[in-house]
Amino acid sequence: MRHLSGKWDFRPDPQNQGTRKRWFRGFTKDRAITIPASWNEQYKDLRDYLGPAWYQTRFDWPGSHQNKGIFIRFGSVNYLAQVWLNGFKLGQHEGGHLPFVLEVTRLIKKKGNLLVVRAEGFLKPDRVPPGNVPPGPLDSFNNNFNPPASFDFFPFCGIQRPVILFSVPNESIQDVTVTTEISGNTGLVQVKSLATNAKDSALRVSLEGFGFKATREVPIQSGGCTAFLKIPKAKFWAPSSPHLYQLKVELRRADKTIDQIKLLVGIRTIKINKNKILLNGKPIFLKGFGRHEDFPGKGRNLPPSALAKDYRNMRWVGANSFRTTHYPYSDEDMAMADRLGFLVIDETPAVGLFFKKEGLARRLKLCRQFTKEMIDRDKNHPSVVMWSLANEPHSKRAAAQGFFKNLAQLARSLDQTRPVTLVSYLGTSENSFRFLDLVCVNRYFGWYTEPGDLDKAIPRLSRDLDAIHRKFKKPLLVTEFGADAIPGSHANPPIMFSEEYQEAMISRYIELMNKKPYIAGTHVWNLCDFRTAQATHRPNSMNYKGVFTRDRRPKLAAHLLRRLWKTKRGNR
Ligand code: GCB
Repeated sequence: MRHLSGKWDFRPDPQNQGTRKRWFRGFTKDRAITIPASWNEQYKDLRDYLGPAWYQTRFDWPGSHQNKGIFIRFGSVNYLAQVWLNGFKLGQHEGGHLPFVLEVTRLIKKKGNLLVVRAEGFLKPDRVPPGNVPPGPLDSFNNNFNPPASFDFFPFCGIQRPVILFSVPNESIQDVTVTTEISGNTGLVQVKSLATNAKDSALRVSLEGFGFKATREVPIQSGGCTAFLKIPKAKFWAPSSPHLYQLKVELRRADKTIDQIKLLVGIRTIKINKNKILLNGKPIFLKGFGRHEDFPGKGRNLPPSALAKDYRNMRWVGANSFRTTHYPYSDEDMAMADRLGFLVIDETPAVGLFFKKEGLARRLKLCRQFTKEMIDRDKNHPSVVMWSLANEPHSKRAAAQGFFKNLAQLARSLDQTRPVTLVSYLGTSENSFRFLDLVCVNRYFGWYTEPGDLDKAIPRLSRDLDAIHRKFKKPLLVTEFGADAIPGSHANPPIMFSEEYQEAMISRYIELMNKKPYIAGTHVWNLCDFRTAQATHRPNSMNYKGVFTRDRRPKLAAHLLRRLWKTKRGNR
């Protein structure tokens, strides 16, 4: 395996001439750029530039080609990527925030390879997430952002996650799906595997950890097989004890290992029972945040030190969960959640969907693609406890229900072990909650309505949550609530945009929600302040609803959460 991150050549292409001029065969660089990171925070003149832009890098691949396939993996390119190696087109991928893999076996040379990427992130109504949405009578948006995103985070562009080269044997393990069950104190682990071209071979599956070790060998039939392992007195995975076992899956023939995959496995179950979420058969209350991959100078990328700091901060306040608002996060983030014991609501990039006929079939096709890519990538993470199909769709049109039925069916066909939901601002009129497993709503009474008046806002919140629960009778998560606080802005009595108002609002929300037994979790919006597009309601092009600043320093509200969530009362 080889990382291609670092400095690449870069050239913006505002006249869109690169394809005609065959820049894919190599171009004269305009400047250097760092990968992985968005281009918008690296150069002043690129701040609002959405593409197209060209990247190139040269590399050697001294490794052997014999009986191997060689591939290149992009962790994420936002939004549309076209890729060439040595002048030949490898393929393209639509959608930021999810990985794609391209085969390079026939084209790669031992020395002097030229890899070229063209990326663009135009905002268009038939993309996901949509942008540049014309205002319409039923679909409330646009928020009048510049650039014209129909969502509230900056539409950062470019190669935003690592690029890696790797090889696999021609006969190889293609896919591993691990599911776990619990019976008393015994853990049951099922490992399903697919392998290509593997004749007369077997899969050897070994699980090891906490003094336990077992191996099963099963013959491969018609490309796949399943192995079962029983772990007596198993150590279960949970936020307070994120125990991970080491799993090794080997493709074996004639006493030789041809290919192998290693994974960390958490034995745990996640189920819904009436108003509760059950982890390993016991009710668990989700306390945590919505977040963003957002960091100064990097854009939509968290350097390892910032990612580690986010986890330390979440731990410090006593959080046990987060939602990947509003797109799947990096592989590194998911691995950290497994290791440190965070429960993750994994969300697709479908934010701000609308259901006018025009472009709808294309948006559905993309949502299906992203749902599948997300589940394929994240299905083996014990931290991932549910799938969120969308954030704040404008679902009043009837077409929305068919759309989400279709996506829910897809998610359930790919994974029968996790609940499926979506996150709504509508509440009682989000009819898709009838067929989803739990109800997730975002609430901003006291901010966008009843501004500055918590005495009016809190009773309204109370009535609203009760009505939603009466209608759907499912566990309810309040997946967003919060207020902007400009760091260092203080007021007594509290007023909007002061740290005191943010603290008061969060405190009164939590106090109320703790009294409602049907609430299964509360996520504050947001862990950190984050960049968004310019708008009259976004001073400094920032959303200041973080309880930590963009450079990860605590505001008053972070101290409040620490007091609430670390005590018994807050720990329900
Ligand atoms: C929401 C959105 C989130 C916004 C937030 C806000 O409901 O889901 O993306 O950033 O409100 O601060 O307005």
